[in-house]
This record gives sequence, structure tokens and C-alpha cells, in this order.
Amino acid sequence: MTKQFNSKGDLAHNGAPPAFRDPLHVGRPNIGDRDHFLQFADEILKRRWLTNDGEVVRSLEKEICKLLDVRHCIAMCNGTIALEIAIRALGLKGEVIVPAWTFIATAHALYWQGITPVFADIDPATQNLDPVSVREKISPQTSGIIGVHLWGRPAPIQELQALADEYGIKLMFDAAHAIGCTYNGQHIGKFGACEVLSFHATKVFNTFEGGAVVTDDDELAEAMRLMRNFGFAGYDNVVYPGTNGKLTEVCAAMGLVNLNSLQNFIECNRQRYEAYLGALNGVEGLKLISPCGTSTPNYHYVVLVLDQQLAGQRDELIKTLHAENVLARKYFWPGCHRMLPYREGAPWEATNVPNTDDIARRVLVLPTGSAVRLDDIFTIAEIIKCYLAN
Ligand code: T4K
Repeated sequence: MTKQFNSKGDLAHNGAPPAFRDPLHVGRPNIGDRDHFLQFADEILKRRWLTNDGEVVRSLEKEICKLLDVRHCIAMCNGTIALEIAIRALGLKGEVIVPAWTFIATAHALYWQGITPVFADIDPATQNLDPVSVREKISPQTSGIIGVHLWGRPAPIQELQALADEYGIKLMFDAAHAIGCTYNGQHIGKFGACEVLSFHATKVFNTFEGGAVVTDDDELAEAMRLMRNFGFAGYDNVVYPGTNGKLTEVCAAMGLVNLNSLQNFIECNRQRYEAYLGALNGVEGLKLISPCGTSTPNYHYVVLVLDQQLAGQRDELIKTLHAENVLARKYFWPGCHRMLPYREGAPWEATNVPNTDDIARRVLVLPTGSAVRLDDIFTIAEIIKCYLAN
């Protein structure tokens, strides 16, 4: 431990240096073999093929198909554009149901296409969509559901599929957090009409910026491939109102390099998750969310949930951690429905998602990944314990 923590005063307010000289971030990138990457980059420069369906992008797509056991992977410049293209290619319109408890991009991807995101509530035990709430939100305007595998834990896939089938609407998944996770022995990536991955720098697997849609549907894949490149089907022939969703070659090279290390990154996350579990074991009033029985996780996010009686102290705890250079986050507070663009359209009181409102007050996300040392975790746990003891 770098410092003694005796009281709340010692933690944040007496001018002592912070526990960590350099900030510990949530989302510090994992980086694979640098030499391999630099060699790749050099080859790309030599070839002078920098973007637009280049050979490195194609190799990455092939590797992801193999990894996830899917027929198609369409790599994109980020997860948000990948969501937008998937939504467009599926023909969603009117209203689409999404969880209120997700990163804002899930909702924005609909809003940017003139589609109304309708916010459903979560099951507090899983923090994923509650099918009962989804059913309540279905209206004659509903064209689809976007399930989110929040924190890498599978959404209620079967229940959502049953609802989609019953109402004749589309189902797709936002799997931004879930590369490397499985559900009932199958990789996330195989469910719904398609699934969307994010390869942002902060994700367990990154391509600097990037994302992809994966699907087993040949026609859908072809449409998305064309939409990714402005809708061009060959020179001078535009067949879709497309956009620019292309992943660059150098980003794809980062992806191929990092894919080689994906299992190491997951193992590294697992060790850090176990270290947090051990270090916080027996501390009253808080719980780390755990992998659920039917899935294998990627341990990408370390999510601490405070008990009701500590909810009022969450923000102060985060302040204390920040004062010690532990930059914990309160993702995804306050919930999409309470963010300005959405609360203006439909007052959040009327949205009626009490479980989201409750969880949003009690969650904090802690630093993990290859940039965090196991020793750091014991210090972070000490800061938390000390805060709670005072
Ligand atoms: N759906 C879901 C469920 C998502 O969570 C996301 C993205 C998406 C869709 C959309 O996918 P993308 O379009 O992003 O591919 C971050 C990420 O920007 C976002 O990708 C992610 N989810 C979300 C959960 O977190 P911020 O605003 O917290 O990111 P940022 O840039 O502030 O980075 C977080 C921390 O990471 C920083 O404090 C420092 C550290 N960091 C970040 C970068 C970029 C580094 O150390 N190095 C870096 O290069 O949203």
C-alpha cells in the first residue's frame, strides 16, 4: 500500500498526495504486440491501400467470424455507426424499445434516424432488459427491440426473441460490451437478426475506434456492406442511402494484433475481478456484479453496486476515489431517459422505469484491465473500506 488511510479526512481533504501518482482510469486501452502492429502499419503504408474494404479489414472480419462462429462480420468505423447501419438495414421505424439503462449511443443511433427510442426498465438483479417492461412498452408503432448485453452479461435472449416473434417485430442486440462472452455455450454474436460490437479504445478488444455488425443473415449482411460505403454497388451505382462507416486498414491491423491477445486480456481482467472480490470480501453494503450462470464473461467492467442505505453516499465515494487518482465512473447515470434530448420529448417521470432510477443511484465502475496492477486493487479497496468505515 502506498499510503495509510486512517480517516475520511486523510483520504481527500488534508492536502496529502493522492494514493496514485498517475490516474487509474476506467477504460485504459489493452494493447497487444507493438512490434507486430508497427510491422503491419509499415506494410499498409507500403501497399498504399489505407481504407475501403482493404485486405487487413477483410482478414479481421474473417477472424471475427471464426471467433464468434458467425457467417458475416461487417467491420465499421465505430459501434455507433454500426448500430445505425444495422437499424437502417433492418428497416426499423416508428418506435424501437431499448433499455433506459445503457450507454447513450444505443438510443442516439435510433434518434439520428428519426426513430423514437422507447425506454423499458431493467431487472435489477441482472441490470438487463426486463421482458415484462418491454411488453408493456410495445405499441402499434413498435418495429423492433434492441437488447443490450450490459457489462457483457447476456440480455434475456430467449424471452426477447419470444416477444419479437409474438408481435412480429425485429430483434437485434447491442453487444458493445460482450465480445468474448458466451450464452448457453454459444458466442454472443449469434443472436437476434444481428449483433453490434464496439471496438472502441476503452473496450476489452480495441481497434483504436471501430465496431462491427455480425449476423448469419446473408441478405442483411450484403445490405450493410453496401450501406457502409455510401450504398455503392460498384462504380457510379448507388443502391442504398448509405453512409461512411468504413474501418481503416491501420485500425484493422490493431484489431488483428489485439485479437491474438484477447484471451490474455480476458484472463487479465478475470484476475483483477477476483482481486477486487477478495479485497472487498465481507465489506458490508456493497456487491460486485458477478458473471451469470449461463454465460462465460469477459470481465470487462468491474461494477460495484451499493446497498440502498449507502446510495446517498455514492457520489461522495466517487469524489474520494477521484481525490486519490482512482477515476471511477458512474456509468450510465442518470439513465438515457433522463438525458436532455430524451427527457424533453417524453418527461422521465412518465417513462416509469423505477429499477433503472434505483440502480443508477447505486452503481460505480472501477478501473481494471492490463494497465491496472493487482497491487493497485488492494489500495483501491482500502480507500473504499476506509471511506465506508468513516
Ligand atoms: N453501445 C454501448 C452499450 C456502449 O457502451 C457503447 C460505447 C456503444 C454502444 C457505442 O460504441 P462506440 O461508438 O463507442 O464504438 C466510453 C466510450 O467512448 C464508449 O465507447 C463506451 N461505450 C462507453 C461505455 O464509454 P466515455 O465518454 O467514458 O469515454 P472516454 O473517451 O472518456 O474514455 C473513458 C476513459 O478511458 C478516460 O477517462 C480515459 C481512458 N482512455 C480513453 C481513451 C479513448 C484512455 O486511457 N485512452 C484512450 O485512448 O465513453
